[in-house]
Amino acid sequence: MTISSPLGTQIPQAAGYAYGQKMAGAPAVTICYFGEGAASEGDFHAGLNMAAVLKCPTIFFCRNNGYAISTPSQEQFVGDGIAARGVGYGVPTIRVDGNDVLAVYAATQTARKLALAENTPVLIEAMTYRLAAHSTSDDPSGYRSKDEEVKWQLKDPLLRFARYLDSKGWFDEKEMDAYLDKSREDILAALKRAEKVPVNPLKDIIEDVYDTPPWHLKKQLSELESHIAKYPQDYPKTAGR
Ligand SMILES: Cc1ncc(C[n+]2csc(CCOP(=O)(O)OP(=O)(O)O)c2C)c(N)n1
Repeated sequence: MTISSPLGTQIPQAAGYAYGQKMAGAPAVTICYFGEGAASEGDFHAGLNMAAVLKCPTIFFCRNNGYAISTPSQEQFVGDGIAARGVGYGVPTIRVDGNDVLAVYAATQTARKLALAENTPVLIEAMTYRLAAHSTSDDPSGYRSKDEEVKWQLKDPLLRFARYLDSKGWFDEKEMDAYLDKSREDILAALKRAEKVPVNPLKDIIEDVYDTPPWHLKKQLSELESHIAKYPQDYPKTAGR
């Protein structure tokens, strides 16, 4: 599906996608992910209710990490998290420890089986914590304490899983370090490659929505083209500018 910046748009889209697949007879389940902040959008309620009424095999996976940028969940809602809303819409709901990798895997598998067997949506609420900043322009020190962060650092899902593997004798620190180094190199190389990708043609801005682009969009495009001809530095040539 397309990725878009407005919160929550993927939720009704997922319900609709699953409905389409069900009508086509495909033995498929659609999953969509969102935060507890996105669950405050009207799209969450429309999507869940539509999926429940139309019996769409959709997994709605909510990652409740306690914050919507700087807004803590206590200031977002008074009810018992997001899970209670699933129950309200008649949607089978699982609340899971989101920092337990194996529990999340098991919950998702169970949800998938149920969605497929009964043509039903399932809501999963994974309880977790956003350890890092929301984005590079966010500074969590302005709205939460270091103590709070430290408490959650101990429950970091990766560390926890590493400790679990270690307890089984399956963890090799050297192998892990080598893997992390290699991953870092691969990501940097991928980033460099991606930065060289040419940007899409300008006309893509107005195409792909209407069969024939309407006059006002054509006019805006031609204004934009004149602007770029005058100020070429305003328009990047590659994804990396
Ligand atoms: C409709 C809409 N309103 C506001 C924003 C600005 N915004 C971007 S991310 C965000 C917080 C989202 O919180 P959550 O869904 O919990 O995601 P997380 O913080 O875990 O990334 C907000 C308010 C937006 N992108 N779209």
